[in-house]
Amino acid sequence: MTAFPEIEKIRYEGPDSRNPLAFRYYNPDEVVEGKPMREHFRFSVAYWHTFRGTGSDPFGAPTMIRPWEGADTVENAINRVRVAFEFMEKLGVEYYCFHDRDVAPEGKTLAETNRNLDAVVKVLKEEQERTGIKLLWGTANLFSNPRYVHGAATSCNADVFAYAAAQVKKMLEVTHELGGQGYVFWGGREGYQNLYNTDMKRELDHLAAFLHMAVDYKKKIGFEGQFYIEPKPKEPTKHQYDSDAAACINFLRAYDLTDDFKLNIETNHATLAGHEMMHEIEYAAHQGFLGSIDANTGDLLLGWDTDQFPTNIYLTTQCMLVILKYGGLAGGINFDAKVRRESFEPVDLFHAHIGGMDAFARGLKIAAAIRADGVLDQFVKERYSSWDTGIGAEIEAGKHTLESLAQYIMEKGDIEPNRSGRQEYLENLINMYL
Ligand code: XLS
Ligand code: NI
Ligand code: NI
Repeated sequence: MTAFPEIEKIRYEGPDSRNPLAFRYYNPDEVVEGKPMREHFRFSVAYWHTFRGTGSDPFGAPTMIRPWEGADTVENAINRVRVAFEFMEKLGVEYYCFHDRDVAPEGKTLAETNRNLDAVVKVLKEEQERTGIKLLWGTANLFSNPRYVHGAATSCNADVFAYAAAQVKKMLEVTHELGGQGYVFWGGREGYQNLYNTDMKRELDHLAAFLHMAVDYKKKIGFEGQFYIEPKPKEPTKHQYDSDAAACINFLRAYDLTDDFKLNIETNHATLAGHEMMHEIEYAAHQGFLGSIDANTGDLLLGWDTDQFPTNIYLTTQCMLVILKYGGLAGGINFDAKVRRESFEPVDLFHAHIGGMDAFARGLKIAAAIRADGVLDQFVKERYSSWDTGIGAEIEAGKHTLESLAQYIMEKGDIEPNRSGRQEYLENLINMYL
C-alpha cells in the first residue's frame, strides 16, 4: 500500500533542474562551513499541519483531499503513521515533531486516551526504527480541548492545571520512549483576554511551578532532551505570556529556570510580536538561549499566524547569517507550516516542503558566501572601532565613572559626527550575493 503512488524519492538535481519534484539547492551531503547541509538544518515535518491539517477555516469546511483518512479511530491513526513515514522518507526529511493529540484520538477518560496514545506510539517507534527518522521534539496539546478554555498551567481552575500536568507527564514519557531530542512548551492559551478577571502574578507563578515540575520529572525519568519555550505574543489569547524572546528569557530568569530551557523561535510569531525573525534569533542567541526554529512565514497583508511555508530568500539568508554566527542550531528546523486551503492535493505537501528546504539551502549558501568574504563583519567591526582603543576600551574595561567621562569630554571639547551607517550600501551588498 502506498499513499503517494506517483511520487518517487525526491532527489537533488541542481539549480538547472526544472523538475518541480526535485531539490535544486538542498543537497543533504554538500558541506558548507565544514558541515553537511543535513546537519545544519535537521529539517522536521510538523505532524499537526501536514497530517492533521484539514483546510477548514472559520468560513468553510475542510478542503484537503487525503484518501488515507477515515474515522477518528486508533486504527486510522496507526494507518496515518505509515502514511506520514512514507511521506517523510520520500521527502528525505530526517525528523518530525508532534503533539500528543495529533497522533492518537482522545478517549472518554485520560486512562483511555493514554492507552490510545500508547498503541500509536508503538507504531511510531517501529517506523522510526525502520526508516531512521527521528523525533526532533514532542509536545502536549494543552489548548484544543474545551477544558483548556482559560488556559492550562495558567488556568483559574486548579483541576485544569492538574489535568495538564498529567498530560505533560505522559507526553514526557512518550517523548523519552521515542528518543526525542527535545520537548516544546508552547503555551497555547497561557495568557489572557482581559485583566478585569485575571490575576496575572498568580498565573505566572503557576506557569513557573508547572515548568519546575516538568524539569523535576524529566530528571526523574532520565530524559535528556532539551526543553524549549516557544514565544508568541498573541493568538489565541490577546496577551500570551511568552510574548517574545526577551519576555521568555526574563521569565526564565525570574523563576530560576535558565538551566533547563532554551527557545524554539518561530518566524510568524516574531512577526506578530513586531520583530523580524533575525531579531528574535539574534536576541535569543546572544543571551545563550537559541535552541530550535519553527520555520514558516506570515503574510504581512493578513497580519495573522498564517503559517505559510518560507520561500523568501532574504528571510532564510537572514536566519542563516545569525545561526551561522552563533555556531549553528542545537535543535533543528521544523516546518511549522501548512499548505493553503486551496492547495488541497497530496502532492502540494511535497511542493511546500521542497520549497522550504530549498529556500533554506539557498539562504545557507548565500550566508556562507557573505561570511567567507567577511565584508559585513568587517563593516560592523569598523563601525564599533572607537570601542577597541582609547576611551572606548577603557569604558568597556570598567575604568570610568560619570565624573571621569564628564571631565574627559570637557577637556576634549566638541566631538566629531560619527561615520555613516550605510544601510543602502549594505542592502545593495547583500543583493550582490543573491
Ligand atoms: C502555534 C505554535 C504551535 C507550536 C507547538 O502557533 O506554533 O504549533 O509550535 O505547539
Ligand atoms: Ni510553532
Ligand atoms: Ni505558530
